[in-house]
Amino acid sequence: MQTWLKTIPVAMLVMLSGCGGPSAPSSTEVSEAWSPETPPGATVGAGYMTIRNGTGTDDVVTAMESPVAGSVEAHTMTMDDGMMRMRKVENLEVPAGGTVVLKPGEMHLMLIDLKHPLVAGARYPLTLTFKVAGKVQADVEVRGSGAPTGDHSGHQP
Ligand SMILES: [Cu+2]
Repeated sequence: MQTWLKTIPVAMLVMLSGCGGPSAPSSTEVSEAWSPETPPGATVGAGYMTIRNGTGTDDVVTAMESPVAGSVEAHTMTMDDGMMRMRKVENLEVPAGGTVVLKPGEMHLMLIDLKHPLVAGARYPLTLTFKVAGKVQADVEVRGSGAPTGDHSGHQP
């Protein structure tokens, strides 16, 4: 009887520590990541996605990189005297529990110095580095010209 009482709590402790482990990993995720295809010779491309911050702490994107581009920036689009203007976002903030949506005509990613054209149906990896959540990988889908692309004429040379 006494042996039984001692054994159960020890077994439960072992189970709990085995399941719990250290603090949960980042639950920040990127979904719906896509890019419009680019014409041959294009040097820039755009990207759109949904970023969901599940860390419980306000977070900020400190870096973005992809093997398909020399650099990756986040831009906003604003109407300025009837002209669409783009501005680089230095600190892309994602509030605790919040979601930031990048979509055509609004905030978007700019892929600068494309290594090769983005072809519909292809996929490419993108790494976002967050101050709190660390590195989050996105798998970006390239969509055909039927998809809305937004106007990126402002980025052409
Ligand atoms: Cu842009």
